[in-house]
Amino acid sequence: MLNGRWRFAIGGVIVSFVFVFVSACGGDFGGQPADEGEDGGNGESASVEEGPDLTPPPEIEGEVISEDLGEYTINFGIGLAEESPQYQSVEYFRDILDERTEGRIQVEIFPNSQVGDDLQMMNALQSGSLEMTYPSTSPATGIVPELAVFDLPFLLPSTESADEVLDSELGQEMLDEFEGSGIKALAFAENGYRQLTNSQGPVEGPDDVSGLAVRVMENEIQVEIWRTLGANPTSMAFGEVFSAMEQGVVDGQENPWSTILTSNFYEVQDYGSETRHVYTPFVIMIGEDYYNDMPEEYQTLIQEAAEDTRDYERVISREYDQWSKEQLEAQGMEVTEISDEQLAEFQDATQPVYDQFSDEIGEDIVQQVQDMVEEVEGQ
Ligand code: TK8
Repeated sequence: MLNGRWRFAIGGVIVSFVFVFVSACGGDFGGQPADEGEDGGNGESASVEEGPDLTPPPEIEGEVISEDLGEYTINFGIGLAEESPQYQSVEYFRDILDERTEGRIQVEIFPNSQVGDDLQMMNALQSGSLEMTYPSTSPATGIVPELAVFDLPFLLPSTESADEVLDSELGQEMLDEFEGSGIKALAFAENGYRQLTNSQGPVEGPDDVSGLAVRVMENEIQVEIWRTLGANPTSMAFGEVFSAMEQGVVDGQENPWSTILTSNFYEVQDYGSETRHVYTPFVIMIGEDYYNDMPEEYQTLIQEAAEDTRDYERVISREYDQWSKEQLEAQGMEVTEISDEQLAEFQDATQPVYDQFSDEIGEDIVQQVQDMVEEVEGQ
């Protein structure tokens, strides 16, 4: 069994080859079935013909760097589809850099896990074969273990408390923790509240989860949450999820409504449950050496652009969320609302996960987050 380091190293070689192959052929290597044209990865026309009526990107502000400090092309890999709020926020990031360097910094965007999954793309930043990526925090806990606090179930009850925690000094300390790992973490953004989908039947409460084969992210707490609920969890890279569900390898998965829609999971999932069991952040990242070798003016610009991207992505992620749920129902998915009683049952049933992992995460970190949440929610 390869230990983590070697697996990362070999992964880096694979990603480098894949990246060259994909960019040379302009093909689509993603974990989704190969697709032609505009679809979301399943060979049929994407469901999201028109997105929701989104807030347009803010005017690009800030100093324009007119001095020729060098030309750069940033290859930016993400896991989600072109229709996702994540992709649209990277387009904004691209436009900021283009405008504020008069075209000297260009950004090429590779969606749909084309150049690898979250773990592989993070490794590609470390090996220098990719410049930027935007993964969930869950697969990044191998680099910064404290991020695992965001994997605790029902920790962040609202986006207000999520923003409070992620934008706090504690959040900045977690971003700073990446230093020396080969990755520079620029800002948190929003993946969002995770909802359970499956192909077997409606899930109203923990009892309905028993025996369900659920795909989860590559993260031990995510595995434990569903094992504690009596399900049969399998951790898997995001790019493999669609085909695993299509082939019946798993019965279900859990992700925000916008991901379930824009990755066309509804094509192979008839039932959704509004569990909101975990709020997952994204992290906007750049290769540490690549960033440090840039002129200081460009470093400052990239940091500012990442924060502007974060702010915009949170806005459209929330606008997409409710709209996506309505679109999924329109596509025939049976969406079950979870009653307060059933929510309390889910929270009680997953409490052992706190007992099991708080010590590993750091009791003080868990307490700091819970105190911030209480301050926001208690208002
Ligand atoms: C996309 C992933 C995805 C995550 C997952 O790169 O793996 O289910 O929620 O959004 O980060």
